[in-house]
Amino acid sequence: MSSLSSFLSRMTVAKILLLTITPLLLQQQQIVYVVNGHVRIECPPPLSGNTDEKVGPCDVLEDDFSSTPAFELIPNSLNTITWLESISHPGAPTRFALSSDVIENNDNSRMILDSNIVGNSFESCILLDHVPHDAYSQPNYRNESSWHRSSITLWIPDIKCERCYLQLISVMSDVQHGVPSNTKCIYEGTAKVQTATPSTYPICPAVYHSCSPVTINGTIPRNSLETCHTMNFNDDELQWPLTPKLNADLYEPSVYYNRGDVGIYSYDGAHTLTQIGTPLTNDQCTSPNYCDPQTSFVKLMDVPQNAPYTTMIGECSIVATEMIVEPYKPGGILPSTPKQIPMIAPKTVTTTTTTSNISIGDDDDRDHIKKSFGDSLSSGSHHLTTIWAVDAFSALSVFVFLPTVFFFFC
Ligand SMILES: [Cu+2]
Repeated sequence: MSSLSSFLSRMTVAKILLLTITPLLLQQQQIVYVVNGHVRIECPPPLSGNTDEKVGPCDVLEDDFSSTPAFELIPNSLNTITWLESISHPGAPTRFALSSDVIENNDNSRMILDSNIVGNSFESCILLDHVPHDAYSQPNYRNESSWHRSSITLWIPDIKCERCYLQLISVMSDVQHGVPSNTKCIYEGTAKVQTATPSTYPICPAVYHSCSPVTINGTIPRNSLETCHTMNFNDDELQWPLTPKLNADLYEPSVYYNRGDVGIYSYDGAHTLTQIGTPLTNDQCTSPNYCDPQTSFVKLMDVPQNAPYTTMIGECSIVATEMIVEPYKPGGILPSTPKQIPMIAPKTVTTTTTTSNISIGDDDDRDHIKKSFGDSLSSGSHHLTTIWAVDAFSALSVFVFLPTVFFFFC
């Protein structure tokens, strides 16, 4: 009798353990899979491989000045840069800015990046705003080699900077990320410094951040500049069209219209902007994941062939034109595996799986994944791999974990 009750109590302990530990392990697996989306700089090398940093101003909280060497940008010159998208959202714009110099007047061997000293400094040197999102972007976020590359060429003014940060922000501007149709929102970092005349726009709820340390050997110390007078060199050196001059309503600095920045980039070597579109409307497309350009793209303008902002120049242009996309390597290592020649034919939209039937409640990445579990196999192809991976893990739990527990307790 006593051996029976001891057997039953051991069974109970085993059951409780199974019931509590297995879901925890499964949840762990989900967390492992959701750290990726949405955007990071590729070249110059960023501080981390994170593409999911919403708080900002950078992808990590602290920089020790040594883990990622500062990449040299050329002052008074065009400098091509590239970035990668791990999860795509139609019409989501990108902005590039340059921080203060964190080495000058800094005795410490590290810098907390979300301090006002660094965080606010980006707002005084916005290099390029309203960079359109590539309508053809359809990355598989679990496969870093499939992440979608885009390139653009920035004008770097005559600045001296031992270690500044080139910051990318990517603004989620659709209704699923809290920006209702026909409305605009402002980047929180900008709103924070506009204390004299506060903006009336709501804060953009979901913005992703990535920072690359850069060094610039020009003549004017970055920390002596109140502003970089972006508008001047946008007009002259870069001839960037997407400024308030073209449309004061649509291209207001750091203010973003619902899915307002749509583009088409080339699929030959360089991934450069070739066409700029008008904002997406609900008549054209309502998917938060992919809008087929063949049915939803309305051209606003062609990019001129010799546009300075698509000129390939500098070390990052070699990455863009000659190297395949590779998983992040720490320490400032750039992708170095040459692309196959001849180039892979341009991707056609018809061969890809639609993701339009995924409904996303809010921005959180975990929601993407959780919904995709619930959505079964009808969701986009990149979610399928996740489902299979977790299924394999639950099978492992059942066939390995369960007998192990029974072996020890029964
Ligand atoms: Cu998202």
